[in-house]
This record gives sequence, C-alpha cells and structure tokens, in this order.
Amino acid sequence: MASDNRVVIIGAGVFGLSLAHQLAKEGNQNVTVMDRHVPPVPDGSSVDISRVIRFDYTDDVYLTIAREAHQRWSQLPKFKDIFSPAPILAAMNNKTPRAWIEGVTSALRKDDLPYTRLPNADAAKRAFPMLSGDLAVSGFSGYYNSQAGWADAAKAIAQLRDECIESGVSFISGRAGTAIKFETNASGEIKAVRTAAGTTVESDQFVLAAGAWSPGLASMYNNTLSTAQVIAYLPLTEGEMQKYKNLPIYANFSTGWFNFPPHEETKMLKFAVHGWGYTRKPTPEEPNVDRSNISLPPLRAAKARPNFAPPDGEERLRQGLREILPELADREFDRLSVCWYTDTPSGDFIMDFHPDHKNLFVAGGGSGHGFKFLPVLPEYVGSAFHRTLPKHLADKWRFHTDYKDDSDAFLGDGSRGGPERREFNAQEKAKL
Ligand SMILES: Cc1cc2nc3c(=O)[nH]c(=O)nc-3n(C[C@H](O)[C@H](O)[C@H](O)COP(=O)(O)OP(=O)(O)OC[C@H]3O[C@@H](n4cnc5c(N)ncnc54)[C@H](O)[C@@H]3O)c2cc1C
Ligand SMILES: *[C@@H]1O[C@H](CO)[C@@H](O)[C@H](O)[C@H]1NC(C)=O
Ligand SMILES: *[C@@H]1O[C@H](CO)[C@@H](O)[C@H](O)[C@H]1NC(C)=O
Ligand SMILES: *[C@@H]1O[C@H](CO)[C@@H](O)[C@H](O)[C@H]1NC(C)=O
Ligand SMILES: *[C@@H]1O[C@H](CO)[C@@H](O)[C@H](O)[C@H]1NC(C)=O
Ligand SMILES: CC(=O)N[C@H]1CO[C@H](CO)[C@@H](O)[C@@H]1O
Repeated sequence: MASDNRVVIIGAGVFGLSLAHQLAKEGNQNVTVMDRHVPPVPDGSSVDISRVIRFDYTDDVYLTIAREAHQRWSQLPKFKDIFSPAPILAAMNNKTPRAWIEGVTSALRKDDLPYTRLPNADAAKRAFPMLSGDLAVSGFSGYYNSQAGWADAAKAIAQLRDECIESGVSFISGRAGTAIKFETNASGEIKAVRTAAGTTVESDQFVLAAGAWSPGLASMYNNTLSTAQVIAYLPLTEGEMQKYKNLPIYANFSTGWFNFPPHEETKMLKFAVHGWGYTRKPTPEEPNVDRSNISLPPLRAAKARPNFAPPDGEERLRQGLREILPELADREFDRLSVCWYTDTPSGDFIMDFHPDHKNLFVAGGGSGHGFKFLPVLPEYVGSAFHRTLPKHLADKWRFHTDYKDDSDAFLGDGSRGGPERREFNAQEKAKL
C-alpha cells in the first residue's frame, strides 16, 4: 500500500486506535482518527477504570492470542502501572449446563496451562477466605487460574493514543469528529464522511471502528447487535480495601455476574454482568441507515456515562454480591452505569471490508471480550486491513453476509448467563 494513501478511521476505541497505530508505524503518515471526544472517550466501550485480562477461552485462537496479550500486559514495562495481576475464579451451578467451564479447562489442559479445580464452594472459600457468601446454593463447580488480572482501561487507551500521536496519527474530535453519514458514489465507494459540524472529511480509505454505534453508519447485515450491560461501583473504606485486597475476579457463569479486585486509585469495588443485555431501537429521527432490527446507543456528545441502570439490572448486580460478599449487598453504590457491547452471533470479532463499500474496512464486533487484546491487536487488525491474515483468521473475522435473513442470530459464544435480552422501556431510554 502506498504510504500516502489517506485512511480515515471512525472511532478511537481499542479497535480504531490499534489500526491507526499499526498503519502509522508501518510508515503511513496520512492516518486520521475521528471521534466524538478526545480519547480516552468517557462513554466509549474501551474506557473505564478496569477491564478483565484472561486467556481462559474454549476457542483455541482466542486462547492463544489472549496468552500472547497477557504476556505483554504482565511483562512489558509500559504496562507496569496499568496492569494488575489477579486470579480469575470461574464458577457455575451444577444445575446449569457446564459446557463453558468444561470447555475452558480442557483447552487449558491441552496447552499445559495450570489451573486449580474447585470441586465445591468450601474449596473456593478455603482458597479465597474473604469470600463470605454461600457462592452457590445448589451445587458449585469451578476452578481458578492465577494467570489473569485487570487493566486500567482508560490509562491503556491514553497510552495508545499517545503512541498514535507520536507515530504521526492525526485526530479530529468533537462535533467535527462526529460522523453523521458517508457520502458514496454510484458504485458504493465512499468519497467522504459528513460530520455533525457540517464539514466533510475526504479520504481514499475509510474504517468503521465506531463500536456499538457502527450500525448507525453502515448496514451491518445482522453481523452485530449492540447490547447495553450493567455495571456498579461501590465505595470501600480503607479497612475494606485491605480486607478485600486479594479478592479474585469471581465470575458466576450461570448469571454472567463478575467483579474486579478493589481499585486502589478510586477505592471502588466494581462489578458487572456479562449477560444478554438490553437493546435500544433508535427513534425514526436518528440518523441511521438500517432501521429494521437494530439497536444503537444514543449518538450524543461524549460525556461520563449517566448514573443509571435499569432496576432489574441493579437487582442482578446486588444479587451477585449477595452470593459472594453478602455484607456489601445492601450498601449504597457510588454509581451505576451501562456500557455497550457490540455482539456478533459467534462472539468473533470483525476485521474485514464491507460488502457494499469497497473502500470501507470494518473493525470491531468486540462482543464483550475485545479489550484484553490491546497489546496484540495492532498486528492482527493491520494484517486484516492489508488482507494478509492467515486464512483461518481471515475466515474467523470476516464480515458475514449469511446472517442477513436470520430471525435471531445472536445466541452468544456460550459465556453468557442470566435472563433474556430485552428492549429498554421508554423511561429507561430517556435516562441513557
Ligand atoms: C461493561 C463492559 C465490560 C467489558 N469487560 C471487558 C473485559 O473485562 N475484558 C475485555 O477484554 N473486554 C471487555 N469488554 C469489551 C471491550 O471493552 C470491547 O470489546 C472493546 O472496548 C470495544 O472496542 P471498540 O473500539 O470496538 O469500541 P469503542 O471503544 O466503543 O470505540 C468506538 C468509538 O467510536 C466512537 N464513535 C461512535 N460513533 C461515532 C461517530 N458517529 N463518529 C465518530 N466517532 C464515533 C465512540 O465515541 C467510541 O469512542 C467490556 C465491555 C463493556 C461494555
Ligand atoms: C496525504 O494525502 C494527500 C492527498 O493524497 C497528499 O497530498 C499528501 O502528500 C499526503 N501526505 C503524506 C504525509 O503522505
Ligand atoms: C450464581 O448466581 C446465582 C443467582 O444469584 C446463584 O443462584 C448461584 O448460586 C451462583 N452460582 C455461583 C457458582 O456462584
Ligand atoms: C467511484 O469512485 C471510484 C474511486 O474513485 C471510481 O473508481 C469509480 O469509478 C467511481 N464510480 C462511479 C460510478 O463514479
Ligand atoms: C436481520 O435482518 C432482517 C431484515 O432486516 C430482520 O427481519 C431480522 O430480524 C434481522 N435479524 C436479526 C438477528 O437482527
Ligand atoms: C437480534 C434481535 O434483537 N432480534 C429481534 C428482532 O426483533 C424481533 C421483534 O421485535 C425480536 O423478537 C428479536 O429478538
């Protein structure tokens, strides 16, 4: 690729910045990233106080590259103040199908990766004595893996942004960086992107890396479904920070509930639900091309996520605490929020050219697990952009056109738990 080929990337999350950094490192001095906000974008999905880093996957490809990523998170000096090691404890009830845990542990065994089986709740509580709850009323099954941890996502994104700037990437932020619509010619090639400021940005190639907002700019052919997931932050006292210092990342795979160890800088205990989530059908006035059955976060000026989660979401957040740390279950939260997943039917990412627009590359489909790949993502997304991925990866991350007519393709990758997905109601939508 000629190094002065202009590339405009919409979205400064982990996917967009990774590609920008890779292209600039390869010598392209004409890469521009557009976003609603200067990264770290406060309500972008790549930004929060923490994201889980683990390589526990049933799928060989993700296990392998997540291991590569984990090695970099834990060994590279530049991640020293960003990554914190912590064990991950995955638990399920005997009642529910245990396919996920069995799949993961057999994948770990196959690669000779150590983990500790926890045959019952007592074993889990012996290993982690601060777990004061019952853990599972009807039969517990689980394991823990000490080789995991969490990253301060906002700091990691700020560092990646700086690496982009240092390697020559330009940024357009705010209204002039907010894409409203692509301008295409008769053969579907994109000529420019129109912005909320009324300007247009021309380019040779465009990249759609707008995360959960992407279906508002190009038809996703049922490749993605944007779902909102709930999060809570609970303030801890100094004494509690000490008491829970070695708390593992506890993931209840029957419900999708999981927590992070206490966050030293903010003195918060954060927990969330990796579930089927909530959808938000856009209103007819909103700019989007594919109104049929899609879900979109509101496209507003970026700002901190509103202090809001639906009541049933809050209840699930508290119920999870009741299982592991009941002494905290009725405490006041500092904040609740929702954060948007870009789910794909299989949980696989998308890194491929769009079927309708020859010069539009799509990078995303994070499906609630994309962040951890930050240290290795530039190489993969760069190769996908140059069409040089090994065939098995190109197949895995292709833009599917075959989901187009499915009535409901979004059945997940086996890691989701809890109640069915539902549409936010009108009062809830007003608070997003
Ligand atoms: C609650 C939650 C918990 C998660 N936990 C984990 C975890 O523990 N571990 C893990 O590995 N992954 C986790 N993930 C998933 C991971 O965060 C995502 O897969 C990843 O961050 C997605 O990155 P992205 O670049 O696709 O999207 P984003 O980071 O959302 O980036 C898209 C960007 O596009 C911008 N944008 C949107 N529309 C426009 C427009 N029209 N014009 C200009 N800019 C626009 C947005 O402002 C945004 O900054 C979690 C996600 C959530 C929501
Ligand atoms: C960027 O692209 C423009 C338009 O093609 C070109 O004129 C310019 O030389 C390029 N800049 C660099 C640094 O390659
Ligand atoms: C997961 O959560 C559900 C609902 O709160 C609970 O019934 C179950 O016992 C929990 N399981 C584990 C393994 O913690
Ligand atoms: C659209 O733009 C591309 C790239 O500039 C060009 O090759 C193609 O001929 C154009 N198509 C039409 C119908 O103008
Ligand atoms: C796929 O798109 C069709 C037509 O747009 C729609 O009827 C169907 O419900 C969609 N399926 C999913 C899974 O969104
Ligand atoms: C994926 C998805 O959300 N599909 C929905 C499309 O719309 C129908 C009818 O509203 C829902 O039943 C599907 O769940």
